Amino acid sequence: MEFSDSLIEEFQPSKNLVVLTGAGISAESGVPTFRGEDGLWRKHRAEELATPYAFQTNPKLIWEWYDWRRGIIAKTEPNPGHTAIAEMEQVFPHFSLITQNVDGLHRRAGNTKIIEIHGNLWQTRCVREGKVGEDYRVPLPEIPPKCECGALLRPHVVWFGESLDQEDLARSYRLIEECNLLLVVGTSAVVQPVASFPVEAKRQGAFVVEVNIDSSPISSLVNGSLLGKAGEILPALLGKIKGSWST
Ligand code: BV8
Repeated sequence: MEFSDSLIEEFQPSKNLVVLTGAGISAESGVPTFRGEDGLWRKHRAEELATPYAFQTNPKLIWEWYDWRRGIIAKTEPNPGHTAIAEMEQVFPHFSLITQNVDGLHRRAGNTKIIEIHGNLWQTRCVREGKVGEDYRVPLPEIPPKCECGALLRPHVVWFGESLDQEDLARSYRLIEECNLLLVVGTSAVVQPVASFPVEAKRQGAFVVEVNIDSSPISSLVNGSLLGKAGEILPALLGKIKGSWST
């Protein structure tokens, strides 16, 4: 796999590197993406199910969807793309990861400097007390699951029409403002406000690189576009970067 010298040159260890990922980084682990052909569940699209209204109307259906996803994700492993990003955290002193994914695979790959900006489907939240817990059981013994207080639990994720966690958002905006190198991996860049992060990074002067099997709305604005599978491109890219540091 070939990378231009000028692109590799941008990945200096002194850089403030932010990595931003979407569902495409987990595709090679076997996790269905949102807008790919595997994005349907019982003929429903994610955008119809991942909303407060859908949960309010039919919590059982929504929890069946999450239980199905949790079952799939529980059988998956981080892929070489996740592993490469985990290694980037080790070798770049100023590294942060912002992920839109709720599958928890970046944590399992070893990343710790991470903002799960759309939440994590292994976490639950009591709709009454707001208490957040973790539950890794697949399948769930009771659907919909309930809190000890008797109220419904919901997945601790951000649904369409819900605001993101204000602290996560503030931290992310600060990282985007301060970064001089942004690596965007496997996102269709349509979901706001995260889709604006690469635009803002480019505006403030960061060097922006996209890794995707397809073009996206940000492909025209990035400095470097690497077309291909994240699980193949990222390990090769990291190998070239480390090689350039030792020469
Ligand atoms: C908000 C968690 C303020 C849940 C997710 C009307 C009313 C209300 C809001 C809106 C509205 N109109 C617009 C909005 C804003 C809305 C929005 O952006 N809608 C879009 C659809 C237009 N956003 C919101 O509602 C956000 N909140 O704005 O708050 C507010 C509040 C009230 C009222 C107004 C505003 C909240 C958005 C968060 C939604 N939650 N997930 C769950 O997962 O169960 S979003 C969901 O989409 C996932 O997090 C996912 O990660 C994310 C983005 O999708 P992608 O990750 O990009 O995945 P996708 O499948 O699309 O693409 C995969 C990509 O990978 C592709 O490009 C593909 O080519 C590539 N790929 C595939 N394989 C590979 C690969 N690349 C590399 N290698 C491979 N092997």
